[in-house]
Amino acid sequence: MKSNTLMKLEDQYGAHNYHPLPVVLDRGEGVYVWDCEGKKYFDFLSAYSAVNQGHCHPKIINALVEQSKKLTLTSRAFYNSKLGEYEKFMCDLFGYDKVLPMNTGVEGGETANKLARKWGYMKKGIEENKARIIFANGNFWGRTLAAISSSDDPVSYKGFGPYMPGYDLIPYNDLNALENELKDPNVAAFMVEPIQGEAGVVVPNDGYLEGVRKLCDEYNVLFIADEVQTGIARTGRMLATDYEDAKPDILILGKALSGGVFPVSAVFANDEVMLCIKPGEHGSTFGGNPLACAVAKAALEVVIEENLASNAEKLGAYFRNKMNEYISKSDLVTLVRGKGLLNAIVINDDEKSSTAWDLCLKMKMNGLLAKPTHGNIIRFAPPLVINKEQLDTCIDTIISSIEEYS
Ligand code: IF1
Repeated sequence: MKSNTLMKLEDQYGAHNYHPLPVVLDRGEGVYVWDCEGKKYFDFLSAYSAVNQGHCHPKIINALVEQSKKLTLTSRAFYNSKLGEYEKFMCDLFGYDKVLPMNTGVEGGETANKLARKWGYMKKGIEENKARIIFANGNFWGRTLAAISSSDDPVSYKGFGPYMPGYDLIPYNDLNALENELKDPNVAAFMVEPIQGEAGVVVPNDGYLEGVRKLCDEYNVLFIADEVQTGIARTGRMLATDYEDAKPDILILGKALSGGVFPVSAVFANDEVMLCIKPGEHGSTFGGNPLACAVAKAALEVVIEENLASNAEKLGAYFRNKMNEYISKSDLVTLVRGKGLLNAIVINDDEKSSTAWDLCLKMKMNGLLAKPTHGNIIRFAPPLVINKEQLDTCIDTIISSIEEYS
């Protein structure tokens, strides 16, 4: 079927909870995707950083195919032959006593919140139903009722109340504000993204995460890092928190944990926290399924074997340098920011204007796919398997598209 027909079908029969760029993708390989008419594009969204390893990575797909012929799902009512080995691999790799497997990123966040509350009551001695969790303004961790309850973006929360109690917001990148809140003995946790993705790739000051770690230690509060988007090499380290002395008490991973094959998430903690949840108190039908274990292990091996973290660090710095050189002469783009290969440009226009959207349409015509966020910010997050030659081509495409638009 032609792209136009397929877009009409989605529009007619699918809920209108998205407003996609008008391109219908049919095939992907590495950094490339192809539409139904066979036009080839560089993918600069990477499914919101879920395909860090590139589309349809052969090693990951092989793990998927082989395991799917053997056993896909048993539920957690029984043991399965993949889970234990996977959990050991994960705990060794990320340095925690235990891991709790879930499916989507937002379920990882929910799990972390439940763990923190339980720990607050069992270990910190918070009075029942009084536990608070602090978040930063601009946070995004998904679409469940709990996740939107911590959101300060009306597009996310408006019309969906009543909201989850026990959540409070402070400014991002503000250690004084954090310390003020942590003084309250009812605070169980501070949950934060090392770089805020949805907020428009907002990078905090150097030392912020280390400061968070120190304050949480000082006030006996759990530091929850939402690395669903920043993790798995995206920002130039396996974890964005690896840049500083800032190991979280609870770590949440998702997205690229499966290389974008299907939803796999994971929550890590040491025994002191993780063992607060007892049999029957939390879980999911699909969490820890053998197919997910096989796929996620392969996906992480690819990240390590192909040195994707250092590639992201090197090429990310190169990208920002090149873009900064150009921007100094541009009226349309005011700023490039990011870390590793999680970057964004800010368009010199207000959030209501269609400039960023129109520029994305122009880039699409020129063979590069990216999507605006908050109206005037465009995120650039290619698969981490991109090489310098490909990135040079992409930088040319981005700059010439801006030029054509200006
Ligand atoms: C949508 C953005 C990305 C996340 C962090 C948890 C989750 C996400 C830091 C939940 C999800 C998504 C979901 C997608 C858009 C999106 C996004 F545009 F909002 F900013 F990635 F960049 N923590 N992020 O970024 O993970 O449950 O979706 O697996 O449309 O909701 P999930």
